[in-house]
Amino acid sequence: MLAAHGGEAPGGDARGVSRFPFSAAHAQAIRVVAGWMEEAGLSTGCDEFGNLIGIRPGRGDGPAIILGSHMDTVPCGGIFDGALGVVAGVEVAAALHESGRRLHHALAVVGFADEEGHQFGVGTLASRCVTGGIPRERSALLRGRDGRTLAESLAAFAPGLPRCAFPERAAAYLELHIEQGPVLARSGRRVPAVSTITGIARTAVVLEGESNHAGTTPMTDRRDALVGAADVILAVRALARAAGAPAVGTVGALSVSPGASNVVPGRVDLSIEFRTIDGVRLRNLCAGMEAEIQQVGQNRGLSYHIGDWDLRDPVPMNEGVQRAIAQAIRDAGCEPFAMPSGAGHDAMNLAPHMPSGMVFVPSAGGFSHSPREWTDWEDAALGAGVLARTVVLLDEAGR
Ligand code: HGY
Ligand code: MN
Ligand code: MN
Repeated sequence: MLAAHGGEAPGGDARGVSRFPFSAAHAQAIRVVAGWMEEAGLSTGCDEFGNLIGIRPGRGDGPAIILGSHMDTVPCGGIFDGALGVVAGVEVAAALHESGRRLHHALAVVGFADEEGHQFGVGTLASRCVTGGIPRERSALLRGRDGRTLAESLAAFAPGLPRCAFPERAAAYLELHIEQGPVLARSGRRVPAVSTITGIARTAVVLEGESNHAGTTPMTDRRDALVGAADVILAVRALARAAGAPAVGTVGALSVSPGASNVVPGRVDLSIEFRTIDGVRLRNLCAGMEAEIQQVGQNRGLSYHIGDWDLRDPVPMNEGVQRAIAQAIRDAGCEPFAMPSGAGHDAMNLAPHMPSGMVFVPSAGGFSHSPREWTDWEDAALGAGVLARTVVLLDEAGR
């Protein structure tokens, strides 16, 4: 299983998978999946951004139907996030290969190199690069946690596959993915289409006060950056709750300096992220947050810097593809329905360029980005079956 090629869990739960982009674990995972792809009748290679691509020509020389998801994980992540969509794509190709069925369209299966954004701080980086969502001159200079630029990481990355190109002409993009939350699992239903992928707004904030002696500085004389950060964290929570579900707000990363128990914190760096499926509400959350931070600065005597918001609008999935998925769900004997995605996915970047859709399967207990991530194999298989059926329906419709 792909999880065996997961890299070291950095000090976290040893059960977690930590497969970072352009790491040895990523290279090994590419070699393993490329082997499965070749057995499934796909010719394989890697594009210039480290995306693994397997392609099977169709009967015509028309555009490709692309199946995919991502190969990377968060630190100590689960075994299904990303991997399920890649492996299911290979399984669809294998089923077609074994049945001798040649589609009208070419079939491509893609394992995107970097979706989590953990290394370079940009979510869905590899699919943004390949779809032109980030100018090459900007992406090449992104610097990763290991200090190397993306260009340096790519130059050093050698999984041992020939260079190939991402399909230029695509009829559709489909991605099978776990829901990563509790909503589907709680609904008791199993295999919906995704209606819309949430919008995401992220920024980095610096709060600066004055570091001072923790024993001799009276409480009335302090400009404690961490106390201000506490106000900001609670404001993120309050704004998201006031916006109402499915809006969410998170401070996921925070660093304190100088970071000693006997020093009043002088500086705090923290991340802020809001998500909701309404683009206007997302922008209101950002504006509200800026006002809150300004108020905290005044109340606590802190200076502050708010980075530019990396704002991605919600992305609706293609109606026609959703209809094909609904028919495939019906053919699988299930009640078709659609639901929004609270997680971001590579499909966000493909959707502006080709009709795109996603199929969800439940995350048991709603866990994801965690070693507790789990999807029952029956649900995973049902999702792969719906994916395969959707491919056939789209292939027939698009002849
Ligand atoms: O952050 C996300 O939504 C995705 O899982 N990378
Ligand atoms: Mn994912
Ligand atoms: Mn993820």
